[in-house]
Amino acid sequence: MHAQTCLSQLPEPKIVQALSEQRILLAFQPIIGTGGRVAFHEALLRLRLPSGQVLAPGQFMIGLGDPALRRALDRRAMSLGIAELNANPGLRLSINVDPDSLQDPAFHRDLEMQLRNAPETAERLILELTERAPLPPLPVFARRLDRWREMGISLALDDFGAGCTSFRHLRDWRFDIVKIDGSFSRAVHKDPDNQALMRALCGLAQHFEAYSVAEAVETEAEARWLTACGIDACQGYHFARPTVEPAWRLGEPAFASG
Ligand code: G
Ligand code: MN
Repeated sequence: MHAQTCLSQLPEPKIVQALSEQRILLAFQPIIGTGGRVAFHEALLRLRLPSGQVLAPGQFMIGLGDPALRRALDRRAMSLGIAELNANPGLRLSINVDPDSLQDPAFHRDLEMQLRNAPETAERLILELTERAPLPPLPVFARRLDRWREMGISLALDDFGAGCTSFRHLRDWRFDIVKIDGSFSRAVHKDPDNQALMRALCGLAQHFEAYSVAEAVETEAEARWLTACGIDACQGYHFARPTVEPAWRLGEPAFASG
């Protein structure tokens, strides 16, 4: 984290160039159910420099001022994710959607267009909406939400408990998946404060019948405590780091780890 924030941001023309030269790509990280099986993968944005070095969003997205460029990156991530789903019928994939993209007509147009003749792909697509920024008011967004459900798309609430948390979101948006912010996983096996918060957040997800995921699980001790707490799945370095070379591209059966 520290190393990322120390790096200077990439100038915007270099990002535009990366988009036009197809050097925007996805990394993939599995979400592992408590039985050990892969529940789904999260797609994470990456930028490859002409030198071959691969940058994470912290190295090119933070401080990126141009909203049109942010939106273009979001749309590219979505298109790449849908292409990956089309190419791999066993894959379930979540894609991060910036709250700003929810207001972007081009995002919705692209999503509709790319899924128009692929209803089976839509059923394996999960859209992650972060609570780090305010979600749009539900009355404004309700029709879109109904449309997504009609198409078979699942919805995940990302970073739950951090940022602009509103318990109303859980009740009103009917998320299929709730991803509990990684800060609550930290040393949860020995931190009584995180234990109380994790129990409460996990309990809320269960009450609303959402599939609960603990983010940023880095040790076996944390994973064990979370499983005993009743979490449905974990994501984090303890299980796997994000990779731009996922096993399914190498012809390995990557969708169930036993
Ligand atoms: O906000 P969101 O949940 O989409 O963030 C996912 C980010 O968390 C990615 O950038 C990913 O690389 C990072 N991440 C994944 N696993 C871990 C982990 O175990 N620890 C930490 N600190 N970050 C992680
Ligand atoms: Mn996410």
